[in-house]
Amino acid sequence: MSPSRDELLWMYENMVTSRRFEEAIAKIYFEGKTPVFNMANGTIPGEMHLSDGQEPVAVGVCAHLKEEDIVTATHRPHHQAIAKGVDLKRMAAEIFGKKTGLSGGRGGHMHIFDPDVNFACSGIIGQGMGPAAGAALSRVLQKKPGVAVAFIGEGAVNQGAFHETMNLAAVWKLPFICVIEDNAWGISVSKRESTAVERNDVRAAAYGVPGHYIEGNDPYKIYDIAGEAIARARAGEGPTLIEVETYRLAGHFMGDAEGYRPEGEKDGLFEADPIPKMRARLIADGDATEAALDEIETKSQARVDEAIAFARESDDPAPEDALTSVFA
Ligand SMILES: Cc1ncc(C[n+]2csc(CCOP(=O)(O)OP(=O)(O)O)c2C)c(N)n1
Repeated sequence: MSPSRDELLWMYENMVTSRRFEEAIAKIYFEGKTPVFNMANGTIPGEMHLSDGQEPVAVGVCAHLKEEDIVTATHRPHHQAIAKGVDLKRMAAEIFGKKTGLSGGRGGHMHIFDPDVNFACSGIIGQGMGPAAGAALSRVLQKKPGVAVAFIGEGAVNQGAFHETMNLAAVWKLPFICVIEDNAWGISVSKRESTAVERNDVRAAAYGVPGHYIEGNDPYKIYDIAGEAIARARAGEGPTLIEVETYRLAGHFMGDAEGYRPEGEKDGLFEADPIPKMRARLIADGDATEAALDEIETKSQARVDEAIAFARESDDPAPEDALTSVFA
């Protein structure tokens, strides 16, 4: 399955928007956190996990999704949230802890929740598996269309939630896809140290579902395999397990000294940056001109600037609001 020209440009635009958004966040993040680093202080309170480098996974999968489809993501959710169509202004405001945020500023960057486009995420590793399969089950029971995709990191596959959900989703033939983003590291623990199999797609055999491993952080290949899996799910043929080789260009979180990386690892990573690679391929294949891609980049930057300005200018929640929307 190959992406159309329009889909390719959509994928490129969403990759660029995600990258520009995270560049803006990275610039602002340390404001108010110096000279003594206190994670709770500053313009953007809390921890920050950037997804730069991993954008192909989000766009290659989400290019096939409709608004009614469901996505659950992780503590590293910006690229998927953007590709699923989450409101960028309200997402920025949520990250800044503002009243206008998607959850009134209560959740922050690890708890982006936008029911309008069926997107949720969680800072608990593996947590998105059950809710995504549950949402898929609800669509089946209500005879409504829709597939659910749970994005998780390779560090999450040793969680019980992963196995239990894959098993039930397979037994019940749910319209469910698990996409593992293999960025090689779970904080400072390498994949090799946490998992005895080299590739997690082999685990699909344990659940009786198809499994795929996609090499090279390649948005074209991801689009192809994800399209097959999503079409299968829509046709009532059940779940698929996909693992994608991807790269985390930054640290685990902002402030990570990255002492665990072997020397030179990052040099190679930056050469493999998927955004300039896709730009070059779009031009080489005749799918876009330099001018058209420049225009997309200008448009993405403007969207990001507008979202960041909205977040900065929004009010903080009133202290007494902390007692609303909670169980009392
Ligand atoms: C249940 C649970 N255990 C531990 C943690 C602490 N923790 C936060 S991120 C992380 C590593 C996750 O690695 P991976 O799933 O590969 O995702 P990545 O950070 O590479 O995107 C851990 C262990 C957590 N948030 N939840």
